Amino acid sequence: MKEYTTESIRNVAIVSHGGAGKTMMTEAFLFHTGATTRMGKVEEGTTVSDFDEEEIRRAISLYTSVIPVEYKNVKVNFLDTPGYTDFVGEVISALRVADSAIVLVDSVAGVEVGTEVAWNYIDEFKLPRFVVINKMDRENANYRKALSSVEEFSTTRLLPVQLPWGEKQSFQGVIDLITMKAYKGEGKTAEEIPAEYKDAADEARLTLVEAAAEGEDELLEKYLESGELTAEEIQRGLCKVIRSGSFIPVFVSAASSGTGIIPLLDAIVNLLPSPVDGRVEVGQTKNGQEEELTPSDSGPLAAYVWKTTADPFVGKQTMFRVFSGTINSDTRVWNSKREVEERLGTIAVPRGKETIPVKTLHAGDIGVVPKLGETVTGDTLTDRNHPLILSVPTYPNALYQVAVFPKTQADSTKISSTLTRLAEEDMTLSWHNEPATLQTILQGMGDQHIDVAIRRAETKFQVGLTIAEPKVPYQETITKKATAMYRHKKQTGGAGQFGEVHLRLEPYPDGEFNYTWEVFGGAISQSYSASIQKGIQGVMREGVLAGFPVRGVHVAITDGKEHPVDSKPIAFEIAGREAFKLAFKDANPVLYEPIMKVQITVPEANMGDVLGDLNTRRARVLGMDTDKGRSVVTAMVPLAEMLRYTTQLRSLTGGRGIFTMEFDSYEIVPPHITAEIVAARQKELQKEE
Ligand SMILES: Nc1nc2c(ncn2[C@@H]2O[C@H](COP(=O)(O)OP(=O)(O)OP(=O)(O)O)[C@@H](O)[C@H]2O)c(=O)[nH]1
Ligand SMILES: [Mg+2]
Repeated sequence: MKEYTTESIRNVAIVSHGGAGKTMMTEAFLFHTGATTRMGKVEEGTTVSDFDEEEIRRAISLYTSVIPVEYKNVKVNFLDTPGYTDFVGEVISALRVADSAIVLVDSVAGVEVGTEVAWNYIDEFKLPRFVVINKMDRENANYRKALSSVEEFSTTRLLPVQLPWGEKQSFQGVIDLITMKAYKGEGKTAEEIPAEYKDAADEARLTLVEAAAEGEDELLEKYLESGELTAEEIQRGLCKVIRSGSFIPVFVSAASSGTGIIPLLDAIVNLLPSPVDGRVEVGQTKNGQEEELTPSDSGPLAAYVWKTTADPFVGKQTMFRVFSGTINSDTRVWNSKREVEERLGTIAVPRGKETIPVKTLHAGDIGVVPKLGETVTGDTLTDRNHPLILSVPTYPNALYQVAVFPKTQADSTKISSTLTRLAEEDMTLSWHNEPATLQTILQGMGDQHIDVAIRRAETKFQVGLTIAEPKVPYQETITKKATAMYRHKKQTGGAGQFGEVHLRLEPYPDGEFNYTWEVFGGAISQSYSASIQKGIQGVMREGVLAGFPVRGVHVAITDGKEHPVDSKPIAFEIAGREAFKLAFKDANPVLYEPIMKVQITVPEANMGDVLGDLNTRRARVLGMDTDKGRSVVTAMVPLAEMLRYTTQLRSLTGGRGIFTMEFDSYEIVPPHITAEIVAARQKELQKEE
């Protein structure tokens, strides 16, 4: 592959609701620019972009792939993202390193929930964007309707730059309003606009020229005077209004047949920003100062690691984007986050699963390097003498948890290292050991996300895992003061044991545990204090009521008895433990449960059902809002009721609802539910015996 310098590069993320045709579009770009000799098919697993075996099995994209397309001496790095919302983390990572985005909209379905999600992220990253109404050849394709669905949703004005030449089966090309030519099929050659489209094209062009004129005062003046702008001037004006976010241009295509692909590529090259006019990147120096980076080869090296894959066969692959400076094969760089030097082998340009070795990557480009020891996603590679840290985007909180169990003894030894490696690859996947339930918890964005991770563990790391619904990490605590005493006495034959402990429990709502020694007159020696405390903390870990850890208790040791011969630490440990249990049961014990703050966004029409359903989940609704046909509900809901909500919301709304959730606080579990939990625990204990 040729070497491309900054102004000849475009980094374009393609985003959409699942299945709008992103992967086929990259396939069409490759084919019609001669990079490949045939069009692959998603269903047959033969596309360049969906190469992962799990992607092939499911016939959807799961990961972002880089698809560089060379056209007119420009290299467009397309980032083909997955549309299924479980994999939104990949979209965020792609947008982090893109200078612009293309939003694909299905000509039949119009704007869908995945379109909205991606759209909002593009807003967050402040990227200029194109809208492409794809699948114009579909049986029920409706350009007008699809376009109005975007108009309804967008707060930015939309601007058709093309008109569809036909619709449904008769969709045969595009009518370009800049050149005022028609382009049949993939559109390599221009022809006159067919007579029946002439009027519509003239009218639409007027709007286009007016919009372009807004881009520059000079253009506006000329337009007001002469009523016309040249194609070159229109393009110049459009660049401005698109990049400033005043307008979003709209295109049409049928990716699977390649219709409209070349005119679209022309527009990408001509209208979307190169890294030179792309995002302004700011690095942080070691002492926290901000340094604005110019995307040029002569700047200090700053490359952001946006993706890593840890395939045991291929080895670790680190994908990065150079924001400033250059990166060369066989050199050393400084990882400023981990503060380690990394030795680079051969750097390469990724194209699907292929890696094409290059000597140098210039500012703005995207590359990959194998076998870095320490570097993970979110790190910055810089120059040791000029270390900079680039910002990591915020990824959504986990929405779905499972408890993970090893299938065999051998699997159990590899479980932590495997989960760690999986989580390293994926910013929306994480795991931890939950002390309250002693379970290993894997969490992510939804059941499919987890399913992919489990399969990956099996196929890539040869670790068999099974999953189950996790236990809720309840906590036990008390709500009133109580006292108790316990005498531990074993004085039959041999050495005896004796210890007696009196204690008082009080609620200690602001902390975990507090312990005081209030024994007067030396009834028991303070040297036993540590043993008593050990006994108490042992029960606190195991729980008294239902097997969950105890927190928020103040324990005062008030009195006791000791025996000159038989008293020993173990006796006081037991007495302390038992006295604590007795007092705890007497202190109105309750369970605390995690409460999540949840924000649910659904079409207005589903609002009633969603609220009704929330009612059955012990939810406390905090607020409701309606905006552009979408309703947003904010509520506090116990985690116990949210464990499978991704699936439930999907079925309630036909896949059109989304939600976010974060931990808020612990609250007391209502008595009737506590009773159920305690009963279940009793049963479990009986089974164990
Ligand atoms: N009729 C028609 N079908 C299309 C077109 N583009 C894509 N398809 C089909 O739509 C399905 C989904 O296409 P993909 O390219 O996988 O869509 P995607 O947006 O990459 O999907 P995800 O990766 O799952 O988000 C496939 O069966 C494609 O063949 C099109 O322009 N017209
Ligand atoms: Mg895809």
